[in-house]
Amino acid sequence: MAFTLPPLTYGFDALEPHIDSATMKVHHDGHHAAYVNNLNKALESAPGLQNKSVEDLLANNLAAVPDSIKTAVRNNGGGHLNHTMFWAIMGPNGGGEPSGPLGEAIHSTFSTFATLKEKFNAAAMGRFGSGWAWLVKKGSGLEILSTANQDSPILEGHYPIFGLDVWEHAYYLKYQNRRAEYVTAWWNTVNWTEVEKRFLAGR
Ligand code: MN3
Repeated sequence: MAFTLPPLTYGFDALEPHIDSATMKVHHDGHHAAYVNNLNKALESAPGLQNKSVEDLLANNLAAVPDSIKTAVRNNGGGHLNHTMFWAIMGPNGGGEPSGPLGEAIHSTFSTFATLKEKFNAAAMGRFGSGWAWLVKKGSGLEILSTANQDSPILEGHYPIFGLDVWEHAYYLKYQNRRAEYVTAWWNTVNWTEVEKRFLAGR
């Protein structure tokens, strides 16, 4: 069965003023749709893989994927998986701080939520060119990392709890070259209920 573009569960304008409606529309209907279409195209030559999950395709550095389509699946499968997460972990009335088990894990690893934000923002700002900043589950702990392009932490066996898209397509219409303003504003969109679900699922 072909992969499909998951609909946004909120309006394109729901994240205003932090992320603008025009960016959300082209990002979801344009960029994400293209990753889905190109992933499906790549898998036409490998019908045996069409029923696997994206996570299974990316696992162990694409061990199950033939060399001829490894790059296409890495980029477009990663793009599909990363954006599916991205839409889900944002929402209207977002922001604040996580509590519960995730809040405790953050305090245990980073001492304070402010320290987590500071280190995460540094990863987002330090990623040269296109990529993502992540909070991942690594072994029994939490770790911040960044990846290039559409590389998913799943490639290396790290479960992404949440991630921030720092490709220019994610912010250029509203913020132009001011990535730092976008990164700061983005925290106001985070849906911690959804992030907490991912944290518990990934344990
Ligand atoms: Mn993107």
